[in-house]
Amino acid sequence: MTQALNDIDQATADRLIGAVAHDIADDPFPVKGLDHVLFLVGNAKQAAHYYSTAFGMTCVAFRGPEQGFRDYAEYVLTSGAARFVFRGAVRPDAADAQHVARHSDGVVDIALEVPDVDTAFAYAVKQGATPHTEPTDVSDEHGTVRHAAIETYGDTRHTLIDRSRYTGPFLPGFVARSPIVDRSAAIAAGVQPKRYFQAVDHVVGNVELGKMDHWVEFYKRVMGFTNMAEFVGDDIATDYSALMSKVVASGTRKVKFPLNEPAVARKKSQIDEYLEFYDGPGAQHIAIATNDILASVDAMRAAGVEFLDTPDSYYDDPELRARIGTVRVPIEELKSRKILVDRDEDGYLLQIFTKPVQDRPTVFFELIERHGSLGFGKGNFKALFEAIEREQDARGNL
Ligand code: TYF
Ligand code: FE
Repeated sequence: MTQALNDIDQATADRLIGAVAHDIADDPFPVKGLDHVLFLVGNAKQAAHYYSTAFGMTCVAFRGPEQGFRDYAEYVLTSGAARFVFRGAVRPDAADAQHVARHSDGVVDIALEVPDVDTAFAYAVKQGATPHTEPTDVSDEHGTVRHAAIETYGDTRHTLIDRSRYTGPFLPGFVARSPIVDRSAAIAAGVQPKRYFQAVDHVVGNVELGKMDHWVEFYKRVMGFTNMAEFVGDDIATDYSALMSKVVASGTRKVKFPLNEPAVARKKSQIDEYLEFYDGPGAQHIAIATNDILASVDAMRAAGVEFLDTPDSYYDDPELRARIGTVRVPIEELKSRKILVDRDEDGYLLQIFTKPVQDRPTVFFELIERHGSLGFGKGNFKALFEAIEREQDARGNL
């Protein structure tokens, strides 16, 4: 991911997302990391503006009709090692126009950087993955990128990219472009952090009832991923969350994919709500890793990003206080910002969730600051899912 590092080093990004040492020599599907997340949106120009102003991202590349790319406009934004691409259809007959009509704004591609596209693609297909794009070279004056793609849940896919022979701003055909907003004065004045996040920690998929284990097995078989310990089982499912969840991860743990399916409960599952409004399985939330969640939340709130509410009783609970112990700031600092905290045997984490970022109750973001913990905030599931249920109720979805 050297291209996207944008002057933070790989070791910093790895620490922030809890990566571990791993010998790729005997890995059947070696993965260098998450290359980018591609969003299909109704208006890429405005999405690029929102992620610049509200998420502090920097636009680094563009491709559109001016570059001879007739059907779409695509904006590439980075924040440290994290890279998002926003694609909007320029012409009414562009293929992707249908995707947006059905799903609204959403994630179409979770692209992985791999050392060898042909080997990875051949292995995945042999293991039962559905091919989407055969291995192909694309070139421009900056070099050559080799890529291929396989399908995953819903209309989502995984592009596999080898960019080791490429020095351009993103992919062949894209041109460098200057940031959409100039934040330099606000950064110099200390009003805004230089970056609101440094890397993508995990990307969560929502799949249909009874399909979670199918997709867990898919990632194990097709990509050689392994289960991480944390999961949500029947015990918590029916009481609060109305979902079941398991996590699969690449050998280094740099790429982590929790997978949720709905569970039957008193109220309509938040996962069923997603599946109804997205009209099928898809990416539910993207967790972005920050080294200062307080500053990031303050800056994002100031820019109008809405976060889920956490009641004061969460912070005043003596059991939580005892379990959490001492974290890097007084708990009042977390309470005033509604930031959640969880601790396990490896350390602790701070996290907060945005409300859905489009009109439909589908895709949202999580900010996460890890201090040793490799978990996903299991201790917060009750408080989190109660907050999500309050939002569902407010939408009249009982
Ligand atoms: O990624 C995770 O597992 C946590 C918890 O609908 C979570 O962020 C799980 C399901 C969900 C929201 C958050
Ligand atoms: Fe998460």
